[in-house]
Amino acid sequence: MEGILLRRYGGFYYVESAGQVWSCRLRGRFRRQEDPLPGDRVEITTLGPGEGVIESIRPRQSLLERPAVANVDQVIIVFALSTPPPDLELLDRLLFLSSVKGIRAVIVWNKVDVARRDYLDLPPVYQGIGYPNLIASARTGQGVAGLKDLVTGHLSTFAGPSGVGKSSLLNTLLPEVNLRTGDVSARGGRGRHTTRHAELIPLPGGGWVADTPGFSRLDLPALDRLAVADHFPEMEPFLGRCHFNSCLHRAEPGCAVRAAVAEGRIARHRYDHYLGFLAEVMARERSY
Ligand SMILES: Nc1nc2c(ncn2[C@@H]2O[C@H](COP(=O)(O)OP(=O)(O)OP(=O)(O)O)[C@@H](O)[C@H]2O)c(=O)[nH]1
Ligand SMILES: [Mg+2]
Ligand SMILES: [Zn+2]
Repeated sequence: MEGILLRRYGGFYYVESAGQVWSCRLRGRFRRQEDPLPGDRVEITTLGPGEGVIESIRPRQSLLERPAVANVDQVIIVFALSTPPPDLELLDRLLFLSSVKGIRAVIVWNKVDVARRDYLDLPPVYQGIGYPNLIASARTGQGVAGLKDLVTGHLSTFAGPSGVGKSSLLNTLLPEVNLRTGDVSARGGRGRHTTRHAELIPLPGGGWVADTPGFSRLDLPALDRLAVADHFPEMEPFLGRCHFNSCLHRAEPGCAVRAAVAEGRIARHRYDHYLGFLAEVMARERSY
């Protein structure tokens, strides 16, 4: 039978197939190979009631390393409009990585019920770039119907720092699921890493959404330095208009991207993150 891996825990793999969940072991020869991830389509044989063995993994359509989920077609990037304060470098990194992987990204701004006034400027900035944005509150339920529409029929994963309310949003969406949530520390305003393992949750209207552990660091993939700007959609209208064909939009004369930054047509913080990602990609090229 074919199924989808929902979660792994303590050497067991929980696979949804034929309308039920099977707790499976891996066929012995697997152990040295790649470990199956939540989201993997797997072939299982059944042993007894609710028990089975994973025989093989189907080729993956996509793979995210952080959070580690396979076959995702949509990343729901969650940040809070209060605490923890939104780390825009991490947000831009997630948007960049999703673009490189060809996976659609949606931004959810949670905790609008306790929003800090200055953070309310952020959603329009990202909306203006063309990223779909949703303003939500797991506490009041605002935006949760929109989130449901967004995830139904897809294999989505949540991504974002600890404490932004990923599990809380899922609990509001699917009250019967009852995921564990944890408060944000009073000092430092950081989350407590309450969710420990990625877990796929089947949706009543079809599709799955993965709750995942929060993270605050993310490596960039290997990439050609000239391709970095291609993953900043707001730079697109200016690419090809620089004086030099091979312009990296740093200090070259006649750079159309830098002119756009100076005119306020590209947000300064996005450009600064572009420069940072470029430097990282170039440092990586040199280390080959
Ligand atoms: N005021 C308010 N608090 C919220 C909201 N959503 C979540 N919280 C609170 O924020 C804290 C963290 O929520 P979690 O759902 O555990 O956050 P998480 O993103 O799953 O965190 P990790 O599992 O550690 O990655 C909890 O105390 C929640 O009650 C919201 O919309 N408004
Ligand atoms: Mg959580
Ligand atoms: Zn340029």
